[in-house]
Amino acid sequence: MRIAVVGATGMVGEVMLQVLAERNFPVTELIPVASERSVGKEIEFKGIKYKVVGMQTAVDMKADIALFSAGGETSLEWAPKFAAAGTTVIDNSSAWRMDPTKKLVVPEINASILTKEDKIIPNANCSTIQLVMVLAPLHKKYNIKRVIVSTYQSITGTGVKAVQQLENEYAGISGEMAYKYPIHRNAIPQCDSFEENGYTKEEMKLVRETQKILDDKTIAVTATAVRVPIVGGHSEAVNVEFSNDFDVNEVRQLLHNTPGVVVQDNNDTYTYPMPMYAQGKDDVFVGRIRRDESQPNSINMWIVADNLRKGAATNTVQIAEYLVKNSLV
Ligand code: A2P
Ligand code: 11C
Repeated sequence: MRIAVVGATGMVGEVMLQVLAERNFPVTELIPVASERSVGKEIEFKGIKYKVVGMQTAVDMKADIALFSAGGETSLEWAPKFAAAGTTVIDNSSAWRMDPTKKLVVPEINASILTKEDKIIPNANCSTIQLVMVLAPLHKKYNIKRVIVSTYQSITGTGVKAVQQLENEYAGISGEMAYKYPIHRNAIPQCDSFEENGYTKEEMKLVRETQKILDDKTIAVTATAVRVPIVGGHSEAVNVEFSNDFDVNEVRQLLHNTPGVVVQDNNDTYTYPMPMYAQGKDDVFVGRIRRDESQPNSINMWIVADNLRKGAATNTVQIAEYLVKNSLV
């Protein structure tokens, strides 16, 4: 496969290259792509150096698959051009996710909806992916009525600028701010910009993308998304109300049997997921599983994943793997 990585110099792009290499994705030619300012820069992949090319050059090279992570505007402008040239685009931005003509795929849940005709495939948002990985098997078994999710999101979700801001704050240097406020020693209850309804875009992604991936608009979701000075991954406190009652141990077993989900849940040994330990891993970790004693058929959980891995690069590469395995490209 000839693979273009669009945004190869960025935070997610870099992890995409790592994940492609680690999983031994059948890359016959790598085409690293970034903005004009990076053209000519060298990127190393599996010990070989490749020169970064610009967008039009990359379109003309007609790769089999382009993995995009270069922001929504770049994607809106360029994904259709790649698709018209016969390249299947898997796009990590929010640009196409809610387009009714596009499919939103988390491979463990719904890869089977993909066909050869899908030329632009959006990748869901990081905080949604880790949430639905845990919700999907539970929805099948107990039918979810409502989800209340509060997030504790890593600064890596904002990109290189935010990591730089935190490092500057540690060092006491004033520099460019990725956020409106300091993030060191802080929690900022705003991820992404605000919508008309008073929620942030990040919060509404959790609502809309969850319903789309689980293919059920009746699931009520409400979210509060908070940025915290963490690097390793996103954490989520999740309360779920089911139509049917459940047994907590059966829930643990069900999640234990779910590919891509790891249960870390033992109070006696202080075992629970934490972003420091999820960093660099492809799995979604779940723990603190306990009955919500305040109302019937409800449960509380704590879900953690590396937002740059399963939340972004890994999920994108898994979609590409599915396309290749099923001859859809
Ligand atoms: P560049 O490094 O040339 O700016 P991050 O999210 O970590 O900030 O990374 C964003 C990625 O998207 C980078 O690889 C960046 O390239 C790329 N990018 C940003 N704007 C464009 C654009 N207009 N066209 C192509 N690539 C872009
Ligand atoms: C965050 N979820 O952590 C974001 C990053 O919609 O693709 C990715 C934004 C998106 O802030």
